Amino acid sequence: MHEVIYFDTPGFAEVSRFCLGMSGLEWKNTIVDWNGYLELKNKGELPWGFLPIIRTPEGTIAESNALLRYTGALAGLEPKDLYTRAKVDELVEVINGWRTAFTPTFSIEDLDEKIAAREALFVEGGKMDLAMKAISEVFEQSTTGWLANTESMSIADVKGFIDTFMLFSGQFDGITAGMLANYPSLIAFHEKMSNEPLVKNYYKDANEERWVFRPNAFEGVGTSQHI
Ligand SMILES: N[C@@H](CCC(=O)N[C@@H](CS)C(=O)NCC(=O)O)C(=O)O
Repeated sequence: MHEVIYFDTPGFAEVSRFCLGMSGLEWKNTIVDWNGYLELKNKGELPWGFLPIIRTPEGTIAESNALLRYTGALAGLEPKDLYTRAKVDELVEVINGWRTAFTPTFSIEDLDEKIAAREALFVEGGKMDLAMKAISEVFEQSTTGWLANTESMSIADVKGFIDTFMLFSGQFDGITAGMLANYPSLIAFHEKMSNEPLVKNYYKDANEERWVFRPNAFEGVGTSQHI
């Protein structure tokens, strides 16, 4: 049995939770708070001092992208062909890199300043605006409809879907669903992923910030429904 241990947010663990959900294997979703994290850390159970980790029958794995590849393989979302797999990994790394534009805003203490810094990332030519346009273009250019041009869904799609749309759930001050209005192809990618039967089923009872992974989550975006 596999056990994912992380905080109660999508954050760095959602892609792996999702892949385990897709795998059909039995798995345990263990949620900890800050004290639970410190306890694991002090007991030496976190290989590099961070969450998430996955406990497997053979030992513990850390680092979210390692977890994504491992759980993705369990779910059949890793292509067998090495070139195709490398192209999938290429996209996973590029999408991961976008986080580095966003994460420094977490340490801005003044709320107005934090909001302004995040808004600046999404103005035309800002780092996140360019990132959203880049993923839109990748989707537009795919001949199969999957981001890495694979025959079926891969971990690049999982990473693109989850790490992109989690930004717009309202949990991050300054980032609103309405900002997606500038990226219609991204919404089309969302529609494709969220309507995949396994995805739809996985998120059907999802709570709170996970509404962003459900079909029609961004319907009416750009209107007064989403500001
Ligand atoms: N490189 C790690 C980073 C994970 C990470 O930053 N985890 C945060 C929670 S979102 C953490 O454990 N923070 C504890 C701390 O900063 O002391 C990964 O990709 O898994």
